[in-house]
Amino acid sequence: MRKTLTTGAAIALVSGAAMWLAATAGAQGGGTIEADVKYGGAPQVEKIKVNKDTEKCGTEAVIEKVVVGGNKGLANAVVSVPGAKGATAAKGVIDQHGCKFVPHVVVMQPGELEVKNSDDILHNLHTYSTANPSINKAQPKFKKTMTEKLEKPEFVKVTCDVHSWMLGWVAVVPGPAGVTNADGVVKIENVPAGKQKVEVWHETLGKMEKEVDVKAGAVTKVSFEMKGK
Ligand SMILES: [Cu+2]
Repeated sequence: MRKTLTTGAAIALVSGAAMWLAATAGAQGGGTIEADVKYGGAPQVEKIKVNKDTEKCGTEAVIEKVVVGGNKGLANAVVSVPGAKGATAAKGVIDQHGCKFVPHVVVMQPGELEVKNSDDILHNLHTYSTANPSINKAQPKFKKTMTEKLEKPEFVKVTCDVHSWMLGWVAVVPGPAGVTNADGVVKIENVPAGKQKVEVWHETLGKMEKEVDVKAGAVTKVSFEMKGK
């Protein structure tokens, strides 16, 4: 009886390990890149008094140009693997909420951007770009969603002509990508195995790149330290 139980437990352990390996390897047999982006300088945050649509916007706008978290982690940095093929076509979604673009930085594959207005007031989406046509379009309060096209890779600045302090970014990137969290960390899954160029972009601090060797079914760590411009 005791022996049977032990054997059963061993089988359960082995099959559990096999399932874990299969889940880690991912559907395409790619690997994961865990990027850690740091910045040694001071955070840059501006506060502006607001006197328009204060019911929805509040009375103060916080413009976060450089957000530094614990352990020098840099938030809102886009990490991408531009040369990797086979990224799933993720649609970009940005909301205008509290007279802010949420999230502050959106990552998408070339294609469609869904623009939401959950504020119940008029906004006017205005983009600054060179590779893609500029967008300058009113979004009245009844228009909850607009769909726009950004088909070329580019980091597109987004503003609102009604609320001058509103600022966001849309990163249109051709490969797998993500945005760093408050600790400056992002995980990018399903990256094809082999040598890959990893790029970091930050709206204020610019760009950096490194080459990494991605192994199938494993996590490859890479660290960046951004310098001020
Ligand atoms: Cu607005």
